Amino acid sequence: MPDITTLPIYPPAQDGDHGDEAIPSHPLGVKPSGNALLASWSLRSAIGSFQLLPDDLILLLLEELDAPSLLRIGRTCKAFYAFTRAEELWKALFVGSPPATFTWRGSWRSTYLNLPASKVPMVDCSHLYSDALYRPFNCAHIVLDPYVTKIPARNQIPRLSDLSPGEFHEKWADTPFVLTEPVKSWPVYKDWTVGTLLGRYGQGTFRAEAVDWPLRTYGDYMADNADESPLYLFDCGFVSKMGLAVGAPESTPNAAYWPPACFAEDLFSVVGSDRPDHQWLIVGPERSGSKFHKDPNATSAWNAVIRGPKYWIMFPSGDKRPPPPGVYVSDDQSEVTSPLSIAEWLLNFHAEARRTAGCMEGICGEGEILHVPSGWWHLVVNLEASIAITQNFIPRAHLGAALDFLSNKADQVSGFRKNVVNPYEKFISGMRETYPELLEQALEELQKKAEGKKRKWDDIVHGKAEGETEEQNAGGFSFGFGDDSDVEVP
Ligand SMILES: O=C(O)CCC(=O)C(=O)O
Ligand SMILES: [Fe+2]
Repeated sequence: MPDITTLPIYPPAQDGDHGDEAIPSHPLGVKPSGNALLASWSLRSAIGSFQLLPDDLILLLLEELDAPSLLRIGRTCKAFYAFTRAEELWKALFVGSPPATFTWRGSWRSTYLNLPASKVPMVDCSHLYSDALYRPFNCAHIVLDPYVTKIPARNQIPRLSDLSPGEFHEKWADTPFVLTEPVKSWPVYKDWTVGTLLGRYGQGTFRAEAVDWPLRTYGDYMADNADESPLYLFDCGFVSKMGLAVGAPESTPNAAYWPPACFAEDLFSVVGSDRPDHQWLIVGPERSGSKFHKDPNATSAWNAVIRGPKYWIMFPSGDKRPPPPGVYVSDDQSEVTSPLSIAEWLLNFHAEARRTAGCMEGICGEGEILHVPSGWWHLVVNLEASIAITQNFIPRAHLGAALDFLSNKADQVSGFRKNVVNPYEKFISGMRETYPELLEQALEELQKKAEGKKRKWDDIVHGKAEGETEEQNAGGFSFGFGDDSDVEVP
């Protein structure tokens, strides 16, 4: 029987006779739903009344069960066995109540149940047709190459050897770019590999999303997982955990790394140790990465690749610009929704994104550093096992944006410790003390911008458009600009 699929995003399942080596067969033989159209029977008929429910709803119901119940229902028939093998169910159980000690065993289910590979049966579920079960498997195996190569020339993120602080502040603060030289002189660039880090810090505990794991365990996970969205190590305490010295080599003995000269000025440093978290060690396997987001508190960032190249796709933001394709933001921009995983976004939205005005793409290779300007959307995917260091900062060109964010989006300000009650006041007083002129200038510009918006508003509400009669103008009317300028008008 030929395999077909109704959904173009999922390729026909591989039975080994398709000659396409790219995506292996699902370990249980599950196939995309479209294959059911030509199938004479399906394992699903054994699940009784549950057949009335769509697969996604069955998975949602299973999320309510504990491990013994999942195991029991999984023993009732092959279809339920396949449903109860869904990794997201076991990852949620693991994260909800992490065992005190455990060995990573290649999957969340085997790890939670402490099952060696030999105890995991290979049940043949090849007569089960389910997009809900096939999708995560497909996403975990997509080939990245087509998405990260053949970047159109107009989208290419500029690549430079280095920039002086003057050049950066005058010309480049609003543009993504890659610098190819500065990181190559960092000691950590010469010294760090996943192997050396495991050897030196293997017993140390690092943050990976919702879990704190010994680095050694995270290394085991990196080497052997098939997650659609691999767990990503993102630790803001790494400098002290690893006992690193950070700073210019002239003034810092044994410096491990230092911000390149063009990024050295960071106005957030005026609040000293009260500044929000701002430096992270990032480690992840191939396919791990960051979904579309803007960096916190309207900061800019640099991201230095020590090992393993990263693919970046970026978009500017602004009052009049929609978010990137496939990304949805709430009216106040506090919530961002996008597809479940980076792979799913690539499958469904990458082609459109590449054609969208403002799109910039590039690969930041080992020993290179990428600039993320304040307010830019970015999605990042690691093309190989990766180690990077990132740091957020406020350059003078974006002081206004940071002040605006801290004062007008106070509910979205993040990363400050609880004892910093009013981050905006704290920042203003630090700036007044250290950079009074820059502060004055930025506040004046913000004032002018607010007055410009107010004038625009008054013209629309009280003024009359050309050719409009008094009567027409007298009738009340309202506007939705579709951007946040109307929200900020007093
Ligand atoms: O390396 C990455 O995954 C990107 C990290 C990032 O975007 C961030 O730290 O804000
Ligand atoms: Fe970011």
